[in-house]
Amino acid sequence: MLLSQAGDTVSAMPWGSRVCALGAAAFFLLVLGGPANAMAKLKPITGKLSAPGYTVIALSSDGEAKTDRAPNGKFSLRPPAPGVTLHLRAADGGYAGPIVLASRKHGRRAVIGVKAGARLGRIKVKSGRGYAKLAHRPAKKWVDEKRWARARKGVAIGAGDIGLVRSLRAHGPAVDPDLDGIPNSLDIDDDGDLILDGYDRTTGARSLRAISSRIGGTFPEGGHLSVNTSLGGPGATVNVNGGSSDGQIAAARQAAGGLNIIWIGLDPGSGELDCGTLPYCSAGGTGRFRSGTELLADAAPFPACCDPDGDGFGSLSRSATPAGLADPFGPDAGAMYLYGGTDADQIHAGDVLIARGTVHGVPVESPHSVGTVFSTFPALASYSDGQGNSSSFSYPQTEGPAGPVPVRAGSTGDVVVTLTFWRPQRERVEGEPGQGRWMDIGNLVYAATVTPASAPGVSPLFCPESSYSAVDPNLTSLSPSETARVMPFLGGVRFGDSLGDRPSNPANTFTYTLNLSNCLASNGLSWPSSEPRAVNASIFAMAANDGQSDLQMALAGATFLLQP
Ligand SMILES: [Ca+2]
Ligand SMILES: [Ca+2]
Ligand SMILES: [Ca+2]
Ligand SMILES: [Ca+2]
Repeated sequence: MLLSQAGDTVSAMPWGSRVCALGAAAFFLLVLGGPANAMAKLKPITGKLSAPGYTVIALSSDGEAKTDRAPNGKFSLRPPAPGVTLHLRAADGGYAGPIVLASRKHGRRAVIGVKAGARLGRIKVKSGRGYAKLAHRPAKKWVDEKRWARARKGVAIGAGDIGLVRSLRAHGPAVDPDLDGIPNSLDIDDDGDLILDGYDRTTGARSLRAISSRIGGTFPEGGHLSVNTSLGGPGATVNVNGGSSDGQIAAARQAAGGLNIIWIGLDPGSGELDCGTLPYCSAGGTGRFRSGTELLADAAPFPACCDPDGDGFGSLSRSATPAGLADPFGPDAGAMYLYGGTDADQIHAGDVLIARGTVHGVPVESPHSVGTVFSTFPALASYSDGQGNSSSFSYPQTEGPAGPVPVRAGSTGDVVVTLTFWRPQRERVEGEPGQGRWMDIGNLVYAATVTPASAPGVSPLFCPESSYSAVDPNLTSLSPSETARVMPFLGGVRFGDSLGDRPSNPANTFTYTLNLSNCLASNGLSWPSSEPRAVNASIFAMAANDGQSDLQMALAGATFLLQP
C-alpha cells in the first residue's frame, strides 16, 4: 500500500502523448539489510576464471553480498558469511550464472555452496550456457553440500535463462525457494511459475517480502534490489502486433524508456549505483537523471550529474516526489528515475546492477538483476460504436490513433464503444520456451479512463465496473484487497489478465465494451456540450505484483468525437 502510492500521480495527462505522467513508476527496489559483523574476519575465497572481464558476486543465504572484479580472471573476496554461493556478472553487465562446485544424484543436483577460505583453483566459464564450474574437484572442507540446486546433467536448471524456468513445489531456502540455483535478487521468476516477478500477482514475488518487512518495521533479510523498466513520456506508441518494426520499437525505447530505483535501509546519502559497463547508467553512457517531469533531452547525464567523489558510481539521488503525493520514504530510502537512452539491444532482462552503500557505517553491496524489459505499449487495435462507426488501427502512432474518431450515441442516449486491444510486448528471454523475438505480456492489470478532450491537465478518471460490459473472459475484476495494491486512490475498477505470456501474434487481443457516458457521469461529468465534443478514452496497463504496483505504462486509446 505504501509503495503503491509512490507509483505516481497521473496528473497532467497530455493527450496524444499516450499518457504516462508516470514519474516514479516502475520502481526497482533495493533493500539493504544489516551487514555481517563477522565479515572482516572471514578468510577470502579465491579462484581463477577461464575468461577475463567478469565480476564475481558472493551471496549469503540471507541476501548479503560481496563482489570482486576479476579483470584477468583471478579473484579474491571476503565472503559476507561463512557460507555463500558464487555468481558471475559478465563484462557487458549481464548475469552469467552460478558457479557450480559439484554434481550429485546422477546430475540431478548441482552443489553451489562455498565456504569461507575456499581455494577453488581454475573455474571454467561456460559463457554460452549461463554457468561456470570448477576444473578440479574441490577439497571437501570448502564445499557446503547443503546449498544445492535442481539440475540437469549437473547444471543448475536456472542457468542460462536468469531463473525463468518452471520449478513448482520446490522447497528451497528463502534465498532460492524454487531451487533453480539463482538467488531471488538475480532470479527474474523466483517462485518458478514462469510469471516474471515484475508482474507476478500469484505469490510473493521478490519485492513483496522486502516491502512487507519494511512496513512491518523490521529490516528484510539481507540485500535486495528489484529492477524493472518502464516506458513513458512522449514518443510514438509502438506495438509489434500493430505492425511496428524492430527499428521503430528501438526508437521509442530510446526516447522514453527508463528505470526506476528504490532503495531502503541505507545510511542517508551513502548509496551509489555500480553499473559496470551497462550503457544506461555507467560513466559516459546514455543514462539521464530525471529529477521531475523533464524530457530526455533536458535531463542531466547520469552518473556525471551525481558523482561528487568521481568514482564513476552515481549517487542514489531522489527524483522529485510528484506533486500531491506525500513522500513515502524515510531518510534511509528513496526513489530515483533514470532515462536509459538505450535501444532494445542495450538493455536486457538479467542485466545486473549493484548498489553500494553503508548501513550504520559498515559497507554493504546489493546486486540485483533487471527483471522485466517492457518494449512496447498496449495499443488499441479497433473500435466500434454499434451505430455504424468503426475503424482499425496500426502502429506506430505519434498522436494516438489517427485523429479523433467519430461516435454516435445509441438509443439510450449513451455513447457505448467496443474496444479491442493488443497487449504490450517484451523480448523473449534466451532459453525461454516459444519462438520469435517478442512475447505478448500476460498477467497485467488494466483499467480504462475517460477525460474530456477540452480539459487538458485534468487527471484521468477511472471507470467503475458499471461502465463495462461484455468484458473479455480473460479479464477478471480484481477483489477490493487486490485493487488496494494497484493505485486505489485513483478509483474505478481494475481487471487482471489471466492469460500468461505468449509469443506475439496479432490474433492475441482482448475486448470489452465501455459506456463512455456512464464513466463520465460516474465521475460527475457529462459529454462536452461545446465543440469539439470530444472525449479521450485510455487504457492503463499496470505491472502489479503482490508487493507493489507499478504504473508501467499506459496508452491513449482514442479520442472520440460525438457526431450529431
Ligand atoms: Ca526461478
Ligand atoms: Ca531461484
Ligand atoms: Ca513468478
Ligand atoms: Ca560516486
